[in-house]
Amino acid sequence: MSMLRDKDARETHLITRGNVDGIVSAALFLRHDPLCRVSFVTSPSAASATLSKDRHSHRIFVVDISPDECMLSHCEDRNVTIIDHHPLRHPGDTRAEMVIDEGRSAASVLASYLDVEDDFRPVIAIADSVEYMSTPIMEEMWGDHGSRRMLREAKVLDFSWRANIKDDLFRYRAAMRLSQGAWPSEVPIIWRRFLTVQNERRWPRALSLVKEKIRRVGDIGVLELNGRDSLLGFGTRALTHVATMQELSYAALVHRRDNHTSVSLRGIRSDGVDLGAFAEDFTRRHGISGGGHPSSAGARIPVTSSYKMIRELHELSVG
Ligand SMILES: [Mn+2]
Repeated sequence: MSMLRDKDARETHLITRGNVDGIVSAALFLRHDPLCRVSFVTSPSAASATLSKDRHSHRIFVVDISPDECMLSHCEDRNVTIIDHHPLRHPGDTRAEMVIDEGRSAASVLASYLDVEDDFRPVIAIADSVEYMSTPIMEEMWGDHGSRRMLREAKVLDFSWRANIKDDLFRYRAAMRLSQGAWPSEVPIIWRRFLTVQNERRWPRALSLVKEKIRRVGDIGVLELNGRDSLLGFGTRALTHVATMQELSYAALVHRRDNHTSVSLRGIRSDGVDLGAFAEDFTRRHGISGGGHPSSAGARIPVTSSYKMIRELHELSVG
């Protein structure tokens, strides 16, 4: 088969997260444009770095990443669309097109934008369920396919990428297969990684590690890790699960590396402190970089600042 393509066609670039919401977003996108470039990032600052290096794409989509000032400055004079399912901290900013809808996964917002919802109802429902949101598509798919099957498929996809959280090529290949309409369990590379995580009992092991090491600071469940310590790919997910069981309001994973400490914050109550605004404000005062959504945020801070950051969050949370 000969395929003639326009050699000068510049690509579309999708920048999203490496979790289920991001992998499903990539699948929707690859269906819409199989030649698109996909970058998986973990934070607004990583997204900004990726944006700043891309001078050639004719169109860039940033999905599920809360835009901060730095990211918006890189959007200027370029064709950037930001798609998210959390409220904006910089509403009315015209440097990028903003498409925001709350109460469903980012993948679901992207699907309506691209008008591919009908082809992807099962995986959109999976993304909604992993994001802990109950949506009409989810209810419809639970009704059509049964809750057991849907929960199983969500678990297969969510476990699979955790087998090796650094493996973006896996994410891309998985998304490519999902874009062709497969269910997660029907894709051999996804199924194999799910089995690895399942057989090694990583989720229950991660939970017991958290229960052993979790420390309470007021209403915050804090877990400190050093260097190569890990929660077997389940990081904040395992910590948030245990903190929720212990009826805490926040989870803070504090991971000390060589030259900085990385902090992941999750809000459990819906009426708590805006963690994205807090992370942005704290890192503006103490370095290095941070930001995110109201109930899910992250920061890189100097190694000596982690105690201060947790204490400040505690003070804010008690008002
Ligand atoms: Mn999301």
